[in-house]
Amino acid sequence: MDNIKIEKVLIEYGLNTEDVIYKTFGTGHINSTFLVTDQKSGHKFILQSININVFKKPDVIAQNVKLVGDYLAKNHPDYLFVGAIKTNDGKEMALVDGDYWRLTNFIENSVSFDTLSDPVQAYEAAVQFGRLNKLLSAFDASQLKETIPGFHDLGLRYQQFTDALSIAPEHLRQTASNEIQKALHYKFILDYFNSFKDSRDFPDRAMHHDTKISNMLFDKDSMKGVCVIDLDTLMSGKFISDLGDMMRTYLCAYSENEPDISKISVRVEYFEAIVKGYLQEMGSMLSPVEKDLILFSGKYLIYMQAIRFLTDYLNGDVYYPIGYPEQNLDRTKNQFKLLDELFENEKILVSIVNKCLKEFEGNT
Ligand code: ADP
Ligand code: GN1
Ligand code: MG
Repeated sequence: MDNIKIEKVLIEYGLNTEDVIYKTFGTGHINSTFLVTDQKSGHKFILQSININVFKKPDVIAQNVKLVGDYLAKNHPDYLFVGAIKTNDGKEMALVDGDYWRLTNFIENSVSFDTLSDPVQAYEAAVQFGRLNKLLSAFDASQLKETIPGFHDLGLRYQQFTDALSIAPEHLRQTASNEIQKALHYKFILDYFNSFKDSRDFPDRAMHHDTKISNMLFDKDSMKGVCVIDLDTLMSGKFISDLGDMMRTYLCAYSENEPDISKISVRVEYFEAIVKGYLQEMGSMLSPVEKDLILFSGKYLIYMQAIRFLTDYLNGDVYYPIGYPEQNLDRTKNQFKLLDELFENEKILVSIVNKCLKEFEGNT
C-alpha cells in the first residue's frame, strides 16, 4: 500500500499526517489493516482498506454496521461495539482513488490470538460472540443486506468446489486427489443440512459469520473477552455459523496454517468451554431444533472451510493469500484432519453437549 494513498485517507479523517505514524497490523486474510498512532494525542486507530475483490459492495458493509451500531447504542448502550469513525464529511467509509477505507478506534490494552492456550479463553470468546447474537435477537435481521452473496451457503460452496474441479488443471487434481475424495465423502454433511434447513425452528438471525479467534479481542492483563471485531460479514444467517466457526478455530492447539497434520486434534475441554459460554448467552434463545445442532455446527463450518480452501487451491489461489505454493492444499488437509477428529470424538462430544444443556436448564 503506498504511503501517499494512506496519507490521503488520513486527511479524509482530519488527521494531521505529520503527527501520525502507521504500520501494518494483524493476521487477517482479507483486508489490509494498519495501526495508526497520533503521536500528539497518543490516540490509536485501526485503519483498514476493504478488499473489494471479496466485498463487491463495501457500502453494504457500512450500512449493516451502522444499522446494528445504532440499534445497540439505543437498546444496549453499555455494549462495546466497534463501529466506524465518520470521515470529515460524515461518511462511514472514505473512498479514495477507488478504494474504500474504514477507521475505528484501536481498543487499548487488547490482544488477539490465532490459537488459544487456555479453555477459559474459549469460554470468554464464546460468551462474547454469544452475547452479540443475544443482544441482536430482537433486531430484525432482514434489514441487513448480504455483504458476500451466499457466504455460508454450503450448497453454493459445494457447487463452487465442483465447478473448480471441472476446470482445474490435471496436476492440481492429482496433488489434491485425496482431499477431493474427502470433499466428496463428507458431502453427507450438506445432504443432512438440506434435510432441515427450511424448518421453521431454524430461524434466520443476525450473525457475525466470522467468529474465528483472531476476531476477538482479549484484555492483555485479565485475559477477559473485551469485544468482537471484523464486522464485515455481520448479516442475516443461522446460529450454526457463529458457534461452528468457534469450534473450527478454538478446538485445536494449532491454527489452520499448521502443515503438520499429526498435530491436529480436538481438545474436548475447549469444546465444553465453547458450549458452556455460548449457552450462557444464547441458551434461552435457541429452539429445540437448534439445540440439536450444536455439534453439527462444528461439522458444517469445518467442512465448509475445508472445501473453500480446496476450491481456492484448484482455482489457482485467487482468494486466500498464500506464503508458499501448496499452502491452500495444506490448509485443506489441516481442516479435513480436524473434521475427522470431530467425528472420531463424536461420542464424548455428544455427552458434553448433553451435560451442558442439562446444566444450563438446571440453572434457568
Ligand atoms: P481481516 O478482515 O483482514 O481479518 P480484521 O478486522 O480481523 O481484518 O483485523 C485484523 C487484525 O487487526 C485483528 O485480528 C486484530 O488483531 C486487529 N484489530 C482489528 N481491529 C482492531 C481494533 N479495533 N482494536 C485492536 N485491534 C484490532
Ligand atoms: C477469512 O477475514 P478473516 O481472515 O477473519 C474469511 C473467513 C474464513 C477465514 C479462514 C470474508 O477471515 O470466512 O473463515 O478467512 N473471511 C472472508 O481463516 O472470506
Ligand atoms: Mg479478521
